[in-house]
Amino acid sequence: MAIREIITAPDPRLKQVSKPVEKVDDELRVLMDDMLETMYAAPGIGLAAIQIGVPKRVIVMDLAREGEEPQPRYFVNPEILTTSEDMAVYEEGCLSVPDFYEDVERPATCRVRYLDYQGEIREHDCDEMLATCLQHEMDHLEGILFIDHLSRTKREMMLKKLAKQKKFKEPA
Ligand code: GNR
Ligand code: NI
Repeated sequence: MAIREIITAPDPRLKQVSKPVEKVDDELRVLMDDMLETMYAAPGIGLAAIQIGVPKRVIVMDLAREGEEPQPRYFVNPEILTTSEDMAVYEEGCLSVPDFYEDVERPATCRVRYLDYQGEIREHDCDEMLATCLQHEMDHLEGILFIDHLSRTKREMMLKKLAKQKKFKEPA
């Protein structure tokens, strides 16, 4: 397994729409293993493949709390089948938008269909943090960041600060 570099905004690669996976094979499982290791090291609770520069429809997640048994989850080609009308607000963060946290409102529950680590088709009802995190990750597959759900003023302010931080970290 390997830890890969996480891309941060404003990077045009994060705006790509990721492509469906054709086959869940050993090569894809290497990618999923690397994503999980990268996510744990960050640390984060979810990661979409595009965040390490791979435009494939793959998500990994682990919502276990500190001290609990790890609960790695893998979603390949996930599709949201239904969402609830009732909404929930969570304070979100993103490994690709470091150091910013804001409330985002999303459907409180959703049903997802996906392929698992073995390539088996599955369906799952998601609520609470799982529903929020899954929708956050699904957005990444469409090139959308949580800051795209905020006001334009707030988003532009954050992007400006992120660009400035980048210049400081990676002088040309
Ligand atoms: O680690 C993460 N925490 C988080 C908190 C609230 C809502 C969504 C998330 S996902 C984020 C990791 C990440 O950027 N995934 O794309
Ligand atoms: Ni994110």
